Amino acid sequence: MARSIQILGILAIGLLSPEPAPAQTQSQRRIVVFKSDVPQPQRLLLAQSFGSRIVRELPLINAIVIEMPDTQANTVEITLRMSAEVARIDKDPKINWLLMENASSPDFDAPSLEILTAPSRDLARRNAFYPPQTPKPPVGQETPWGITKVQAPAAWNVTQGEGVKLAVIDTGIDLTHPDLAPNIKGGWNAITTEDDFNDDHGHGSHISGTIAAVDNDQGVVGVAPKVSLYSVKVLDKNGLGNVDDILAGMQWAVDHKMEIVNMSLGSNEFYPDIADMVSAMVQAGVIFVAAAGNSQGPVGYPAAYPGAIAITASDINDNISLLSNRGPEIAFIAPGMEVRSTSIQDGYKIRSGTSMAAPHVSGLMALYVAKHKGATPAQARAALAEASHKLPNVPDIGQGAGLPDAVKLVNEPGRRFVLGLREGFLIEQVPSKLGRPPACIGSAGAEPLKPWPGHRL
Ligand SMILES: [Ca+2]
Repeated sequence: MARSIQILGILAIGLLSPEPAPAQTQSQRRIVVFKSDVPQPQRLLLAQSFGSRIVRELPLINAIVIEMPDTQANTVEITLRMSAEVARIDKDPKINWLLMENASSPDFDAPSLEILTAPSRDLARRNAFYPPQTPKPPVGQETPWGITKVQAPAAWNVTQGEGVKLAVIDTGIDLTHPDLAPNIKGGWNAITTEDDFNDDHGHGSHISGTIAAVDNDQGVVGVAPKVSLYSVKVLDKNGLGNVDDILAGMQWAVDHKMEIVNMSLGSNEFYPDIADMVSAMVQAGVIFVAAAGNSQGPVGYPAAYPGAIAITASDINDNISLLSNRGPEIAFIAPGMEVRSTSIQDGYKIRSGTSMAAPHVSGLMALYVAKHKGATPAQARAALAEASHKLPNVPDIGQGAGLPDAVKLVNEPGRRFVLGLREGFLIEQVPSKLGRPPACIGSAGAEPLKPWPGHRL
């Protein structure tokens, strides 16, 4: 009993005494969540009481973000909390959302294609990326291993993601990158709304390239090289962002009718407002793909929130990254180790982690949605699961439905995929054999397929 009283005493003191203000902070933000039946004018009136400034509205979660001087923050919070119209008031910390990425999976400067083909320079380092027994990357455009692994190029005769609106919520995008710019259809800076959404970190540009790098004669190519790409900058050059920046970016995606959202960022902290926003976004029909994180622990947030499609990272040998977070929330595994993609200043970089795996899945979702307009998130996820296969060396909590295959995903009933010519015959795959080695041959046109020796149709 004595101990209970002591604890109660501490709690009471905690409620009454002002919190230590963060050093060098002049103002604080709070996320005020209203009860859903409170009309907007009343919300605005309450939010502005006591001299608070309204930063932004987040109608999808019935919230308004307010800012006030340090000295008033606790008084305002306590007063608003007593209001019958207010459901909750949450802190709005500024944190590093790429910590799970940066702490455990350092990225490397990828040599340019020219350096890769030069015999003398940095040979040891080059061999670390491209072992000597593997062919040198071609001069011109390289198809990164992950793009090939998910069979994206084999699906491009059906779709390249045309007409699908996909948003990357991250550090922005290199607006002038020749391998990205043609696909950038819009975006927004949630941190400083009057500024552009140029990437001053590199992470967002890398994610964007895996999804949508242009199929041309340079650099790399993405999973869905004709998707309409939108970039929402919610993290600064150090990977920092307020919770309300993240929330605003997600609200923007819904307001602007994004069909797919990729979030390769996260934290181990549970934020109820982000959980609610994920739920609202998925309810609005957005397919939401998120990286599981790389802290060798349970699945991070937002990937672990209900409605998110959580992704782990595999390497070129179909093993899971040792650092990948795992858990029952995992939906798919996708290539994430030593992934070459676009970076800032028109460059290219190799990065590793679940951040790099999630955009493979987002790109695949774009291929699917291009062929199935209006598909719900649940339908898209089910279709991707149907088109996936389990990796034999990975436990279920590390791969969910497994590694998706683009050819299976865009398959239409009865469609035959032409794989190439062999000994004068067209080699085709029937749908039931997709994803396996060529199983049959046939002549062009309406001739029925004939079995390849040793195989059945
Ligand atoms: Ca390219």
